[in-house]
Amino acid sequence: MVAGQVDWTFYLVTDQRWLGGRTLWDSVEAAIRGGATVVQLREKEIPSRDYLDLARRVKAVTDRAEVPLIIDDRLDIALAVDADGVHVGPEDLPVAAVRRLLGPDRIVGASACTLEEALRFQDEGADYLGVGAVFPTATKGGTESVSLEQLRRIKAAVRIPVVGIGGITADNAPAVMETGVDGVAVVSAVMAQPDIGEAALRLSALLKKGAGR
Ligand code: TZP
Ligand code: MG
Repeated sequence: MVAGQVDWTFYLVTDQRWLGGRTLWDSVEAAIRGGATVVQLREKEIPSRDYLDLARRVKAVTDRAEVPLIIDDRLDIALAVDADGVHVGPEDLPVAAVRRLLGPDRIVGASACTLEEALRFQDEGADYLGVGAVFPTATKGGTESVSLEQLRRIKAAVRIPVVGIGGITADNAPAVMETGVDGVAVVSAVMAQPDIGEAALRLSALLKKGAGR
């Protein structure tokens, strides 16, 4: 799927550490059934061989649901499983390098914390931006914080889709959508819940309302 066809409203980012023994592929499937519109595989500190295996299993689920799969950081894994794209952060390969390697038809996303970064990544060829952390988060340490007002300013200044990330829950998602962003990216608000499908369904309903659908 090319970037222009993606529905960014409900962007699920994975983290197996929240799953308490449930499998990642079943969890992703439940979240998609609940309404997740795009999935990012983001797993840290697993051997490449295991990561590839995991990515294949998740790709089978996203393919079946016709939901795009984006891989965090690992261009090699993305190419090996024929994923839809790659997402890079400040310490990963630069956006321009990933764009050169992936070509024009795959999705390149980038994490931005400031307006300056957002504009730079857009110029370098990013298809969309993840901006945060909008609220405090236990999922990722050392995040910079981005206010709702900064998020609004970034969204207004770029041409590419923007999703807010960081501490977003069903309670605060409507306020994030009010900034005009294209969607929200969540980890724990879905992955850490006892009933992933139910949590996704609830968030999905709020996001659709927020996006005016
Ligand atoms: N990037 C900025 S905050 C974050 C990432 C990957 C973690 C978001 O996790 P949660 O559980 O939705 O706060
Ligand atoms: Mg990264």
